[in-house]
Amino acid sequence: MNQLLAGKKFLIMGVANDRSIAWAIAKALHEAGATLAFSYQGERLESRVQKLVESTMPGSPMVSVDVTRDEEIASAFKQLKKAWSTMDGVVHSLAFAKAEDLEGNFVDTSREGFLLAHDISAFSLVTIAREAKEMMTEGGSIITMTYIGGERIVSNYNVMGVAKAALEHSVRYLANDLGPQGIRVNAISAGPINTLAARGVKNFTSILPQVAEKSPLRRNITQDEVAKTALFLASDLASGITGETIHVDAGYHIMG
Ligand code: N5H
Repeated sequence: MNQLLAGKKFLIMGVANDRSIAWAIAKALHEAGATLAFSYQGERLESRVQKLVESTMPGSPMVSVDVTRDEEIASAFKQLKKAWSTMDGVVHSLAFAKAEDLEGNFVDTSREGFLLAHDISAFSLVTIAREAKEMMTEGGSIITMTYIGGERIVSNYNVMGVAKAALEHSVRYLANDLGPQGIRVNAISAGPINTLAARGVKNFTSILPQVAEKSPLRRNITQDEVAKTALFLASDLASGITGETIHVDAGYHIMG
């Protein structure tokens, strides 16, 4: 690909395996000349993510971050600052809700489940933006991932839909706060993709053909299509775009 991001440095958060949206974005940014660092969640994913990164982008800084722990976020950025001093953006591609809160009725969501989903899936963007902006001295681009269940009622998405609504509106408030510093903040609303996070979800595989049939392009989307949009948002091509949610969903969101 072109060298749209030559000399730029991005932190990629949320790679779990080679099907992760975060990994597809990492590859696209890397091919466009960016230098990358990675954060992953805990020891369970460490060796898998390390293998992936070492095979394609050896030497990239890697940090373990549980986003519910302020001290882990602070220490990750401290480490990054040592390695890089400045950076140009973050790709935030992480979310979590308890499996029991992703089925049945939203009205039954527990306080703990609600708070956990919001903490990991929405508040983490706020706290990461706060840390990242200190290193983004030349401005840059922060990108997060959302889903149409944050705008409309999608069966079983439940607490995650409410968390995505908080995330998307956090994108707008963050865009306004960080705009004067030349930092753009945007979300990509992706159609359903068969990733590790999705696979654990009940009935996920039956959703894919249903969505494909109803979408204007009559198909599902791929990680690479999301990655191309992330590359655009990360680059100067999107210099006038902030506070936006771009749908990469084969047009599904326009349908009634
Ligand atoms: C309408 C749907 C299907 C129902 C809801 C899906 C929600 C998915 C999002 C979250 C992130 C999934 C999740 O937290 C699953 C966990 O309870 C269990 N899984 C794990 O712990 C795995 C191992 C790790 C890798 O996952 C995480 N999150 O750490 C939505 C779908 C059609 C589209 C979709 C799947 C949307 C989305 O937001 O991802």
